[in-house]
Amino acid sequence: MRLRGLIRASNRRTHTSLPPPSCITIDAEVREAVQTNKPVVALESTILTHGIPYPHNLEMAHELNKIIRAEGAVPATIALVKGRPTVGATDEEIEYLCQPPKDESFIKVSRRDLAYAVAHGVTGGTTIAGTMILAHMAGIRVFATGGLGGVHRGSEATMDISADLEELGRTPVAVVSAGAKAILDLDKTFEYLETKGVHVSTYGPKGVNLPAFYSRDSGIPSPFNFETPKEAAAVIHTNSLLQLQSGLLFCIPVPAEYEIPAADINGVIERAIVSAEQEGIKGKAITPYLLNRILELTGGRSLKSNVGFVKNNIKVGASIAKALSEIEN
Ligand code: PSU
Ligand code: MN
Repeated sequence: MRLRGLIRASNRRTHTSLPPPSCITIDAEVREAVQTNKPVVALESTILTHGIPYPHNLEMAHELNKIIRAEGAVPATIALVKGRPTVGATDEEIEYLCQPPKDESFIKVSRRDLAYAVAHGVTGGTTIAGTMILAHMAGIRVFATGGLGGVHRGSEATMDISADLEELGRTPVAVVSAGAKAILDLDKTFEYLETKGVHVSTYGPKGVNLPAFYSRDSGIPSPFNFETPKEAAAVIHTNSLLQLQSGLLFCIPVPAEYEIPAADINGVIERAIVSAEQEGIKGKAITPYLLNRILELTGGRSLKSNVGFVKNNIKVGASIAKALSEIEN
């Protein structure tokens, strides 16, 4: 790798951000790991509060923590707990987030919702955007999850574009995911990321296309590929060295055993979008609605796929975090 010399010559402290605001709660183990440059992986919580239904969300959350620890990294679930921005939620807090309140009072927390949620003492699941913000404040640089939000189909009329894309353009955190969600307009989503200057790379040899959430191949060429966690870590490190302040997206194709081929899922997605239109679902409700409708229409197959690739992404995310800490130690 040509980067090797650059890495050796570097000062590993270049990524340090401002001290975290006093209103955020950072778990002691996470704080210590960040300070001593041990690998930490951030996890989001919208997937728990609005993505995957109870009790599957809770089972998954426990397993994700185990996978990260087995790789030798520290997990940090990020959420708004009763108005407290929390980095490294406890088991009790995770359980609380996973059990949906009857009055649907848990909100989805993206950048625009953060100050309100803190001021009003609200509980919420942080989206990829919301999680990136808090991870960065806490000094965490690798975050693994399911699928990115993006440019919705029909955005020419609705202008519905996820704040996840803006956040990737402005916050230096590496997001490890199965690409953008297949319910989106994937071509436009990746064009938007290019405009925002986000590094996008897919796991696999040169020529492997971008994945599409439930399916391994979106048919869209990936700007870059990486073949080892170390290669991804070298790019994260260099992004810090260059002080670019933009995020990075590492896409992991769903493992074959959990894949739903595009031919099987595309019709389902189209039907789910038609139901959403008929029911007048818009704005922040659309993503949770579609994921849930797809779950119903596939008789649970999409849920199995979703949980399967989230676990795989988290495993790769932990090895990238490990490689990053090795490069910088
Ligand atoms: N991926 C999943 N389930 C989810 C999400 C992603 O497998 O619930 C969430 C993420 O938190 C992502 C959000 O940030 O959906 C995007 O929502 P929107 O399109 O409203 O920005
Ligand atoms: Mn939206």
